[in-house]
Amino acid sequence: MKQTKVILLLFLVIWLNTIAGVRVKYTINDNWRFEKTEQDTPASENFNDNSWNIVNIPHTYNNLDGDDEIPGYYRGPSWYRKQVFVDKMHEGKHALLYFEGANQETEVYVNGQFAGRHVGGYTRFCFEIDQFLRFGTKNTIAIKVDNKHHVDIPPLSADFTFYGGIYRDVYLEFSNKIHIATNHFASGGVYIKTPAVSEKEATVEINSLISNESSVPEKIIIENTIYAPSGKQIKSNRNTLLLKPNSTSSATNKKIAIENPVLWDIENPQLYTLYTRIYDKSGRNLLDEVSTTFGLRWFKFDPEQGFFLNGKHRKLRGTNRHQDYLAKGNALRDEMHVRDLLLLKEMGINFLRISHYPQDPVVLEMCDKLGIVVSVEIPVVNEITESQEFLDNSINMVKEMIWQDFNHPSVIIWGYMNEVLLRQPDLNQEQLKKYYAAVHKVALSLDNTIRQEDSSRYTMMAYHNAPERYKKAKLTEIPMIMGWNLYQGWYEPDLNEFQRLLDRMPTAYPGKILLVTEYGPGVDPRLHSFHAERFDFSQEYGIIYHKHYLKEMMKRPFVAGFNVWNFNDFYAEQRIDAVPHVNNKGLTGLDRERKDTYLFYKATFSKEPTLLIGNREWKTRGGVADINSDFCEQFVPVFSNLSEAEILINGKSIGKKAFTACFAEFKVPFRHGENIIDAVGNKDGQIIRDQIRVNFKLIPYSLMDTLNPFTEINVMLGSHRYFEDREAEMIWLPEQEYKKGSWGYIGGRPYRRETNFGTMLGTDIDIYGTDNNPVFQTQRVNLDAFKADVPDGKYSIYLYWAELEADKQQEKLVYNLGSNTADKITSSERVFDVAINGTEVLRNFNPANEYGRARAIIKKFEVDVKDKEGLLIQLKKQTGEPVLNSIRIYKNN
Ligand code: GCB
Ligand code: CA
Repeated sequence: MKQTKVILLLFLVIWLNTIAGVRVKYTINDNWRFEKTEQDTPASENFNDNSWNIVNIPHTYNNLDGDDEIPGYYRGPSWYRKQVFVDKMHEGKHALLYFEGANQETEVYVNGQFAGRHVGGYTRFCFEIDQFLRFGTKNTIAIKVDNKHHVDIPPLSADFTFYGGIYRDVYLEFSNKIHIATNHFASGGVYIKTPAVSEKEATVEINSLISNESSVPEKIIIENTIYAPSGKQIKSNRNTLLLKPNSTSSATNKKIAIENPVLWDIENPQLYTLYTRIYDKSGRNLLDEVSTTFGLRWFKFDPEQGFFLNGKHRKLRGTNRHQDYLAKGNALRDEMHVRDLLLLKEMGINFLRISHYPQDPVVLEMCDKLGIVVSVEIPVVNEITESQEFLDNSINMVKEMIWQDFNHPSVIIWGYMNEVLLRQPDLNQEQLKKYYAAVHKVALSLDNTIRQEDSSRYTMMAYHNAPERYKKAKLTEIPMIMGWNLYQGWYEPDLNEFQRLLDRMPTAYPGKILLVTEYGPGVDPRLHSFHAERFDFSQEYGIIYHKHYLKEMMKRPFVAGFNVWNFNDFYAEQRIDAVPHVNNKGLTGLDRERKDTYLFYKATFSKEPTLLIGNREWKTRGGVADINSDFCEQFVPVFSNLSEAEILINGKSIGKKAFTACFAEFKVPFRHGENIIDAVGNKDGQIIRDQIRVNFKLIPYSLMDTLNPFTEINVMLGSHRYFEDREAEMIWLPEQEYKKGSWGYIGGRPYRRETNFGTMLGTDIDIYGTDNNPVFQTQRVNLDAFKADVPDGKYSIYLYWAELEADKQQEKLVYNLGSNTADKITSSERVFDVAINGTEVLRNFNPANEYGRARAIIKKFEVDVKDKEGLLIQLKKQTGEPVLNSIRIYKNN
C-alpha cells in the first residue's frame, strides 16, 4: 500500500515536470465541418455551419469529381470549421496551428480573427495563434482553402490533379514563450551540417534558432546533446545565449568532432539524434526541447562514373512517386505513405525522385530509415508566368523545401523545374525570346537560391526531349545535374532511339552529370497481349519497354542513375488512356496492385533470392483450346534472380528454363477451371518456391465440342489484347478470323488512329458510361459479319459499340507528349443495318447520331439457334463504314 503511494507520487512528479517542461503537439484532424463555398462569411465566429458535412483530415474535395466523366473538377474555395477546446494550462504559451500541407492557398481565422495566409500546396506552414485563443473553453477555427488556378503560384499546369483541401495532418502546438524557433519557413529551427565526413571522423555543425517572445531580453542556456545510433550519448555541450526581446537569435555550435562515425548508408542507414534543449539562466529549468535525427555520410557525382556514397560507387536506381491512392486523391493517411516506401524498399530501390513536389514528412523520414537516396523538387512544371510574384513564390517554395527538410541524410538533390518548356505559350519569335529570358531568370534565381541556402547538395532540373528548346533558353548550363525525362518507345515510336539519344549526351553536354529522371510506359493491369505493341497499355509491352531501358542504362556508367515513371498509378484529371483520368505508368496500381513490371524490378534489384510468377493478378484468364485438346497454351512470364527454375502446372512439370536478365517465359497449358502454377528453384541448396492460382475459361476449339460444352465467348474486335473484367470475373479475348467450326469476324480491318508518329491501336478517348474502356476502344471497321458455329440453344448476344471518330477537333489531348491525335476531322456519318441469323434487328442504326461520340452502347438480343444453323451477325452498310467494337455470346441454357 505504502509502496503504491510512493510510486504514484513519483509518477505525479514526472507528470508535472513534463507539463512545465517542453512543448506539446497533437493533431486536430477529426470532425471538421466542411463546405465548398465562394462566401467569406464562414470566417466569422458565429457563423452557423450545422448543415455542413463532417469530414476528417487528410481530406480533399476533388477525389470524386477528379475522376468522373464531366471534364474538369472544382477549383475554387472551400471552408473547414471546427470547435477546439484549449485548456487553461496553455495560457501564456506560444501557440501554433501547424499544417503539413493544404492545396493551395490557405487562410486561417481563429475566433473570427485573421491569423495568417499561406501560398503553395506542397510545403508545410504554421501560424502563431496565441493572441487569438481563449483558454479553458472552445475556440472556433475556420480555414479557407482555395485550389483555383493562380497565375503566380506554381504549378500552373501539370500531368497530375491539383486536389484541393487540407490533405495532410493539421496540428496544435504549444511551447514556452522562449522556444526553439518555429518561424523560419515552418522548419524545426535546428539545422545540422556535416561539412566533413570520413570513415575516421565527422565534423558536425549545429545552427539553432531561438525565439524570445517576451518583451525583455533573456539570458538562456542552450545545450546540444548527440546520441549515437546505438543510443549512447556521445557529445554534449552547453553555451549561454543572450536573447533580445521579441526576436529570434541564432546560435552556432561549430566543429563538433565525432570519431569513427557510424555512417548512414544504403544497406545500413544509421541515424544519430541531436537533442537541442534550452534552459533558463539557472540552467535548471527546461524551457524547450527539440530532437533532430541526422546522418553522417559523404557523397559526390562524377560526370563519367556516376554517383559515390561514402566513397563507394552506386548506380542510383529507383522510381518517382506521386502522393495518390485509389478513390482518395491525394488525401492519404501517414500509414499509406509508409506502406509505399516499404514496397519500394522491398523492390530494391536505392533512389527516389520525390516528384513533382515535396511530400508528406513521413516520406523523407522513411527514406532516412530505409537507406533510400532522394531528390526533392518544387512544382515548377511545364511553364512559368513572367511575373515577379511567380518568381517570389517559387523562391519561397524552394526555401521552405530546403529548410523543412534540411537535416535528412537521404536528401542529396534539390530540384526546381520539370519540363519547364513543355507548354510554351503561343508566341511570336520576339515574344518567345522574351519568355525564354524570363524562364532563364527564374531558373537562375532558383538555382542560386539553393546554392546559397544549402551548398551541401546538388541542384537539378528535369528536361523533356526537346534539347533545342532548352539550349535556346540557355537552361542546360544552370543546374549541377541534368535530369532527362525520356519516352522513346512510348510517346516516340522507336525504343532504340533511347540508347542513341543517351550516347549523344556526353558530347552534347560535356562535364554534366546525367540522370534519367523519368521513363515508363502506360500499363493497365487488366490488359494483356501476346503481340504487344507500343501504346497498347498491356502488361507485356510494359515488360518489353522496361527490360530495354534498364539494360541500356545499366551499361552506361555516365548515366548516374534513373527513376522509373512512376512507382504508382496516379490521377491526372485531363488524361485519357485505358483508364481515364489516370496516368497508369505506375509499377503498382492506384490500389498498389503489383504489376508485372514491379515484379521484374524486384527480381532484378533484390538481393534476396527471388522467384516470382508473373501475371499473378490475372486471376481470370481465358483462351481457345489448341486443336484436338482440352487445354490452351499461353505464355507466362517468370521473374527471378536465380539461375533457373522449374514450372509445374497442376502438379505436372513443364520443364526448366534459365533466366536471362531475371526473366523467362514458359508456355503453360491451361485447362478449364482452376489451375495451380508452381515455380521451384534453388539458391545454394535452399529451395525457393512460388505459386499462383488462375481461373481459366477455356473456349473449345470447335464450338460443337461435346466434351467441353460451349458456355460463352467475349471478343474485342480490332484488338490483339486480352481484357479482364474484374467486376464480373470475365475474360475478353482478342479477335480472330472466322474458321469453320469456330468463330470470328468476316471482312473489315482493325481501327487504328492517326497520330503524329504513325498509327496506333484503337482510340485513346474516354468512353462515357463504362469503366471498361478497353472493351470499347478498339473496333473492326467495315466488317461484313461475325460468325460463330455454336450448338443449338438459347443465346444472349450482346453487341458493343462506341463511335470513336466523330468530332475529333474537340478532343485535343492535353498531355500526351508528342503523340497528340492528329487534329483532323473524320466523317462520323455511319449508318448501317444489323441482322442476326437473317432477321434484321436494327435498321438505319446511326450510333453517333443517336448516342453521340464515345458513349458506350450495349445492345442485348435474345436468339434461338436451331437446326445447327449457328450464329451469324451481319452488318450492312447504308452510309459510311459499319463497325463493331465487341461481342459477347452467352448460352442461356
Ligand atoms: C513527363 C512528366 C510527368 C508526366 C509523364 C507522363 O515527362 O514529367 O509529369 O506524368 O511525363 O506520363 O507523360
Ligand atoms: Ca471531372
